[in-house]
Amino acid sequence: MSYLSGAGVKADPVVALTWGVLVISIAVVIIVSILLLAGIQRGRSRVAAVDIELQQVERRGNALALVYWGTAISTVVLFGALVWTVAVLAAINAPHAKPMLTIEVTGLQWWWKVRYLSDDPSRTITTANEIHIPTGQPVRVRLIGADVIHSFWIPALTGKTDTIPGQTNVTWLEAQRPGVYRGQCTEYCGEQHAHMAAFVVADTPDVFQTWWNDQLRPAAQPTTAQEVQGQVEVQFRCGACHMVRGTDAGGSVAPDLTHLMSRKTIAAGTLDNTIANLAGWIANPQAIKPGTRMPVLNLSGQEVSDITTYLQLLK
Ligand code: HEC
Ligand SMILES: [Cu+2]
Repeated sequence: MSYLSGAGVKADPVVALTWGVLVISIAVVIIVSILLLAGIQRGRSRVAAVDIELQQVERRGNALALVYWGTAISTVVLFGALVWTVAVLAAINAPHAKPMLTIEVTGLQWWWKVRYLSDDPSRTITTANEIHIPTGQPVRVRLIGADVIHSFWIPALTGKTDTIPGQTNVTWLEAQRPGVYRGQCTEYCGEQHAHMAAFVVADTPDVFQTWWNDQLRPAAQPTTAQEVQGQVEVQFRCGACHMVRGTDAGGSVAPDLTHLMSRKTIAAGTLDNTIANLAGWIANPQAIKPGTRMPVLNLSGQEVSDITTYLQLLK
């Protein structure tokens, strides 16, 4: 997650500014250090022979001129950085074209709920932590805070915008190239703040549309006896919090699991989405992400196995 390289029209001017200010800051540290060392060196050789207590403060004619020059140069450089910053802020304030797609991202302790809005309500979908966008066009992101203040940050695509309870903030992002861009909650939000990653997956518009259409399908139906049993257990044990569209699991306070297996990670980037990690998470989420809002459900080994087998269907 490097903020020293960008991947879109919004991030590029910010990255250039970051580098500019970084280079100026490093130059200032180097110049000041050299002057300081030189001053120490000169002072030392002059006072070496005499009694320090008898030294007079000596004001030579051109001493103040150095102060004037130093102040002038610093002012010009700082003012230049200010103008550059304001210009970048103005440039990234609004996208060059009206976004065709709006995504609603809600920050919760400690994951991101992601809703795709559409004029056609039957095309609205909900997913978690993994935000798919089409490349080459601006995407509007509406940011909502569900509990405490979080902050949405995808360094390669867009700067930080807070999600604040009771207020909707709007930002936008645009990816030039297909890729996976990692982001992170960047406002301290409690125990598992560090395990609150988000991923933006940018695909060409065709691939993105295919993904969206796939997400619209209801959950796959179980066929084997174990899968049927797993579905029954998920509806019974997990359905109050989690949604599996097309089943009796209809909760909305936890990640939508309808297409769980289409995501690369679980628990907001904490674990890769593998069978073993899923089983471990379901058996004891508190051991993996202490404090997470998913309780330990004291499932038997058989139940964990049935549920994990069923979840594998949810592609
Ligand atoms: C009391 C509510 C609650 C119950 C009951 C619950 N969960 Fe969760 N679950 C959550 C929350 C909240 C998260 C998000 C945790 C996080 O990332 O910090 C979560 C995360 C998950 C994830 C990771 C999803 C993702 O995309 O990151 C899976 C898988 C999961 N739960 C499966 C289950 C299963 C299976 C059951 C039933 C055996 C279950 N949960 C019961 C609240 C619940
Ligand atoms: Cu957070």
